[in-house]
Amino acid sequence: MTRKSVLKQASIMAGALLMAMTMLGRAQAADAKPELPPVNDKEMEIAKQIYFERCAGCHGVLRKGATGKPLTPDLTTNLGTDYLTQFITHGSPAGMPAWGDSGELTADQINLMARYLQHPAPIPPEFGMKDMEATWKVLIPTKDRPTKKMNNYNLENIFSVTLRDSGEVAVIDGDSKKIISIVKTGYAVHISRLSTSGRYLYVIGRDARLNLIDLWMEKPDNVATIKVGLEARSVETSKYKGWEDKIAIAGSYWPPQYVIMEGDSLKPLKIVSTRGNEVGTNEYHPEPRVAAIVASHEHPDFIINVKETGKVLMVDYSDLANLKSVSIDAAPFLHDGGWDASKRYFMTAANKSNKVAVIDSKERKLVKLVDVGAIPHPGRGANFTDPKFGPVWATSHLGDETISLIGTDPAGHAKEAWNVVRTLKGQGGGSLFIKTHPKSNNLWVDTPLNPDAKASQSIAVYDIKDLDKGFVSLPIAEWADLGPGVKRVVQPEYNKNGDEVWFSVWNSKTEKSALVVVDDKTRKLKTVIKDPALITPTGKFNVYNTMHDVY
Ligand code: DHE
Repeated sequence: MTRKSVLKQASIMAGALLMAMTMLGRAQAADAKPELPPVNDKEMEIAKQIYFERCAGCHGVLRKGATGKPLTPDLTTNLGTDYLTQFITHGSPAGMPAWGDSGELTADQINLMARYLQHPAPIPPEFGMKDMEATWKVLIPTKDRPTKKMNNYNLENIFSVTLRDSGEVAVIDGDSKKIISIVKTGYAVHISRLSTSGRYLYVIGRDARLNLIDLWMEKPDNVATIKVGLEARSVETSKYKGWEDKIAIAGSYWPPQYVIMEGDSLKPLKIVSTRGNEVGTNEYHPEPRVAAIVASHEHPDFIINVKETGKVLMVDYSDLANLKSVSIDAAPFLHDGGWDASKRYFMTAANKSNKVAVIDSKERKLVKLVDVGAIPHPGRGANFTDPKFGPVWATSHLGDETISLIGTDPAGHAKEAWNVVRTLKGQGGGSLFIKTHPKSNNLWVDTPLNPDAKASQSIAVYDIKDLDKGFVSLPIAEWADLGPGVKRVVQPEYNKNGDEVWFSVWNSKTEKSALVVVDDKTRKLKTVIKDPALITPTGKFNVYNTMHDVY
């Protein structure tokens, strides 16, 4: 069920990808064995579109499997059209969505997909330097940009809010709660990150379109853009002393690679493939996608999660001509993660292995693989001091209701360090994000992918000073008072001062969505931000907290 919801939100690939794949797909369709169920050229195009919209995020472009099962022809031809039709129609308790029962795919579309999946997966083209350069546009050259801040906004309390299905971000003034601007970005836009100074906002779309927004402009807007591949999820900027605002990196799902760019222009400098061998088996994987990337505070390094191979790369960006990269064996499938409070240890979820990998960014090595609950999904996680066990970093889980608290203070709490010191019981599985703030005593845990609307539309909050008390559930979606739609409450994010928490009430594209702001001390509703422009808000990124890795 959890996977169902993830799939429902699975990325829509760019038209460019589909067009580029057409030739190859046709050739492969023509080469297909005669006994395969027929799929004509027109159907092939439709099926490819549906696959990339609904399936690729979980099953992978080459259908090798990741969050979802492998769907390669050696497996699917044995299952056959009837079985696949039933499976796609009704889903499975293991998480496959019921695409037919839910009405999201018609019977004809399902039958087509059941046939299409028995044919070899079309291999999308590579996307190299020439392709990137062809899409790279500096809209306002650095020399023509403001030399000082040209607006009166309190920049550090601005929020960049993902408007997922409109391919935009809303830049919102956290003080007045007014929308400053709606900026056009990539398709099914995913995350925002900030430059170290807080001036530049980087936004990556699922179509691998990266936008650079200058917050110093009177009205913040795009100043540069580039397409870094055909499908992507992550972007980060250099944070090491002396390198602030200088370098940016974006990771792609397809092609599996990362690109290092100039921070203020997005000029692509170096592309590195992540294809390689899986940890443990040492088998070659042709599609190891780039998941989370963080910037080291200890060295001029980017720390890169390579999902399918289960390896964490530490790439030194200070000398691109003699690139030094340390490859750390962690576990599959690496997804998201964040820093411990000291910002030395990167805590990252290996979601197929139900582990959190602890990476020492100073020593550039693995500290430990810690066993946690089922399918950890921390976002960037939450750092706080457990009254009994000292400093901890916490993750919630997609696959179960638990919250794992891992000790992070080897100097002061050696016994607790890198062990799960406490497991909290949450309001259910289907959690994606967990959050607190150094000034707060609250720990917030969302459950947007829980099948029960009561859980997916509310938030669980714990008192950090008394964790044994359990959680209180707040009806955030009800507070938003939006009317119809399958609403989900997703991703708590603090304001700069740490006295407000913002939640997205994420409704379908055609229904009303909102942002709900809660007073952190009283846990009472402060305000609801509603605006027709707020289409499918999901992630929210407060400038100060994002630039300083506060979470
Ligand atoms: Fe995300 C972070 C990948 C679906 C909202 N998401 C991430 C990161 C990755 C990722 C690799 C870490 C980026 C980093 O830190 O550099 N997400 C994926 C997927 O592959 C997946 C499962 C399926 C897909 O096809 O995209 C997926 N993600 C979703 C959603 O459906 C969510 C809930 C809504 C949306 O906007 O699409 C969603 N993902 C987010 C958010 C973050 C994120 C809000 C950043 C959290 C943070 O606090 O940093």
